[in-house]
Amino acid sequence: MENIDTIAAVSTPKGESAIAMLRASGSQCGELCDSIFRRKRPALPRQSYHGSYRSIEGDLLDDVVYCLYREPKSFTGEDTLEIMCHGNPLIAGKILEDLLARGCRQAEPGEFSRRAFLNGRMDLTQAEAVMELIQARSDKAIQAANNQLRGAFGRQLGELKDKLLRSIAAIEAYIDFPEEDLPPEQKKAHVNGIQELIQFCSRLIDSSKYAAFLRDGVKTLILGEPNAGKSSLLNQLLGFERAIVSEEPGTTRDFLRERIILGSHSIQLLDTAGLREAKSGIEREGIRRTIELAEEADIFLLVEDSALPSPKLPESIAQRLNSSNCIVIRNKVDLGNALSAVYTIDVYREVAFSALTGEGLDELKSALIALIDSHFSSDEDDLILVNARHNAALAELKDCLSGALAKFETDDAVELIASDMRGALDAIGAILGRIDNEAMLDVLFSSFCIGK
Ligand SMILES: Nc1nc2c(ncn2[C@@H]2O[C@H](COP(=O)(O)OP(=O)(O)O)[C@@H](O)[C@H]2O)c(=O)[nH]1
Ligand SMILES: [Mg+2]
Repeated sequence: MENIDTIAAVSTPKGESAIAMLRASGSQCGELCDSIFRRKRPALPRQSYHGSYRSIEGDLLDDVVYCLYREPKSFTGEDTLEIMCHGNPLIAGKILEDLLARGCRQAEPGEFSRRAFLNGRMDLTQAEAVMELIQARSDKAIQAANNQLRGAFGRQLGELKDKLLRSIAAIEAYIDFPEEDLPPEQKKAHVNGIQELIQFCSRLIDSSKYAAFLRDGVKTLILGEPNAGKSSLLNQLLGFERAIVSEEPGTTRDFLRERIILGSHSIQLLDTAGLREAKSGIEREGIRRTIELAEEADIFLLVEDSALPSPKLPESIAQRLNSSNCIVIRNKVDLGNALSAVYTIDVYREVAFSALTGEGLDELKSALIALIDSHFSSDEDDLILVNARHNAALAELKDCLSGALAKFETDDAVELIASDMRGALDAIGAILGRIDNEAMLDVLFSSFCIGK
């Protein structure tokens, strides 16, 4: 193993816990392991040992369990030493200090993952998946991050790259023979191939919407007239009293944001100001905000007092509601004077409800889960987390492919077509990670935590 500086960090969060974990990676690890634990025989890789951690001065710091990994069979692909000590930040801090005194360097944020990437242990989409997995807040998000970590995205892109390479090779064979045209059946096959790749790209770009669902939670806006029971509904869904419920209309003037987990989804619930002709300036501001929020919301829960006629909604909101994003909640059925509703909009479902007694809550939850499920692709293994970086590269990829397609159609020179397709290849390379782009790697890995 060549001489790689050895980095070290505490990999668990600061604070009291049963166990804390430190990690070191680099060429010094084997030697560190032998000298810290005063081993007579070298530690076997991937075996855990119980030992006394003695500092370089010979002080006993803690009773620990440690494990040595030998390159390339480790997370980073380098020799790695993991040390599990008691979960006292003071102890973990002393051990880290000692590792630094023995010649290790404090790891930068994300440096372990960066080394894993540079050593070919994972592509960039997998390195990003590590972070996604740490931050995932619902079953669905964990599943998507896991798919990506196992290389699902890389594999899809790899297939795309292979197809492109084959096409480019076939086309470039004609560059040296300018007098010959591409045979029509070959041209047709290339055009079909590129069209398929463009569709694939579009699907991925579209799926960035689901990625936002998974990361930030599905934005669900609670709408309705003042006093319809919006804040009571929020409290019911949360299972505790978060919003002030009042007989006095117009109590919720700003909006409240809370997160819940329903089924395998993470949901952002937004309770808004009631929609009506506002009397005060503050209330008008609240309504203006509601209209603004409606532009970005994914799902709408329209709450109505079932004893009152359906309200007239502001045009900009009414336009956003449809059968794939809106559930109507006919509230206050406990009062027993429900009118039959008349709608001008198509909605996904209507649920009879009482925010007072909780009647209809289970039905509402199931309807909400089913509605959100219907927004996801049915093929669960397809779930990946397209992020802004991927999106930019996918847009570039699509542009290059569309350029090649247009040139095929106008029978441009094959050199020009091949050059567009090489651009497409570069865009794929950018997603999986080109090692030469230091600046991009700096930005990407610096968002990771220390010790990861
Ligand atoms: N009887 C009955 N009263 C309700 C129900 N939901 C809400 N209320 C009452 O209606 C009033 C307005 O409720 P609130 O949640 O503040 O409505 P918001 O203005 O839409 O947020 C309060 O007095 C609630 O107690 C319900 O299902 N049944
Ligand atoms: Mg309210």
